[in-house]
Amino acid sequence: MKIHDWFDGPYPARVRIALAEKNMLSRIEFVSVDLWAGEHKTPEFLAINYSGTLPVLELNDGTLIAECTAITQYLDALDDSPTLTGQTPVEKGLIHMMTKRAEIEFLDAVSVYFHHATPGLGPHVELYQNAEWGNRMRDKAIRGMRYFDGLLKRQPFVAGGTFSMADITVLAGMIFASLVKLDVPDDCEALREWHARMQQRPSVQEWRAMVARGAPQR
Ligand code: GTS
Repeated sequence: MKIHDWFDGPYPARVRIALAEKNMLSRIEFVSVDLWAGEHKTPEFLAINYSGTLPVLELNDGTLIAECTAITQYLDALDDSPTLTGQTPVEKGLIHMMTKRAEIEFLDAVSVYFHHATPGLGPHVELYQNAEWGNRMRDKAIRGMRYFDGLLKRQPFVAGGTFSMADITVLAGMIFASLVKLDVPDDCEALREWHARMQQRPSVQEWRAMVARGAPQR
């Protein structure tokens, strides 16, 4: 299997952390797509993923699966022992809901802020920017942090009692927020405590080590 991604991207982090959780990293060949050079917007890459985003999973038979949630669901189902996307119907429903909420209310909002209200990936990639919209999404992301803080006051993980894809998605939001210097409000103590706890997970440490190794050589 191949993953087309960029080594330190927040969305790619979602799949890399999921792979580490599943002990599957050694089964993957990573194909580097340089976001900063705009490689994800070339006709060759758009043929791989119409949306022009990373990551994309390519199976050995050529099947292409984009979208972090879909990729994680596929990987989690591979070993007949789903640990990230839920086992019971209610777990599956709650994890899917909270993953989507983490995207809409936090991670995607930080991403829009980055692409619209900061230089983003540079003028050769950011062909249209709307700073007012970007700044509104920054405020939405901060409201999202407060929402997850409130949730984590009541339960240890984003979707309830166990670690899941929803935690990985909020974690990606925190990774992106840190890259764009969007601080977690001081009073979000539960979110900060959860974030510190997430840093202790071997999967997150493995992801950090991959990032520390830097951009792949061509
Ligand atoms: N909904 C998609 C998913 O969940 O996979 C979003 C993917 C996405 O936005 N990926 C980022 C991207 O390709 C990668 S990164 O910014 O996290 O590294 N962004 C490039 C762009 O131009 O939007």
